[in-house]
Amino acid sequence: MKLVLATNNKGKVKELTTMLQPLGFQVVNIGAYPGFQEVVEDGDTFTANAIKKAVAAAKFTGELALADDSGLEVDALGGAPGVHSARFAGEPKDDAANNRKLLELLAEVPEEKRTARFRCVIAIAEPDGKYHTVEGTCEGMILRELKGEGGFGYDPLFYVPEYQQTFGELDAAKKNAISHRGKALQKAREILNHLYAN
Ligand code: ITT
Repeated sequence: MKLVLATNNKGKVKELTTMLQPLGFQVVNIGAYPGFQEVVEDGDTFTANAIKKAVAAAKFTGELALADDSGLEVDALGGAPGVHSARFAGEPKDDAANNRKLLELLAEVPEEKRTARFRCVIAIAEPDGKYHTVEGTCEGMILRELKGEGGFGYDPLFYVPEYQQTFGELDAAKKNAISHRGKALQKAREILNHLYAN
């Protein structure tokens, strides 16, 4: 059975494909369907945006679709950038500019107040508009400088005390095992296995 990934983010595609492939679905990216209009992510919550992306992709393709809406919640910034994580520093989307902006805003914030979490909501939708959502979070701290070349987005600034490394330093399998996306996908896999396995 086909499973369409409703994301244009290459970092997400890589992680989601690695974790979904073993389930036996034929994982296809939405890019394989010309004419699909990128969804306007104007929801106030990760859940609203994830549903919007998954339902639009499932309706357009006529296949089961999976979308991920995720972001970083920094406590000292009242939960920002949150749903605005992708374009924190404005258009066009630029991971390096987002990281610079985050470092600037946190320049005066002491170590113990640099707590943050990644949050990920995954929505799985059917072509008739029916959907399921699951969520995962991962707690960490925001460093004062970038560390590591792996991953994407805010990964080089997101330090995981348990591993004493950033997401940018952890290898991909370790990140997937503890990340917000990995935890949400763990739950998504149960839904996929129970409801849609061939
Ligand atoms: P799609 O909507 O096409 O999936 P997007 O990048 O616009 O791609 P989101 O609106 O969900 O997706 O924004 C997610 C942003 O949150 C992403 O661009 C990163 O800046 C950040 N982010 C999410 N998960 C992350 C992770 O695992 N590591 C680093 N940054 C992450």
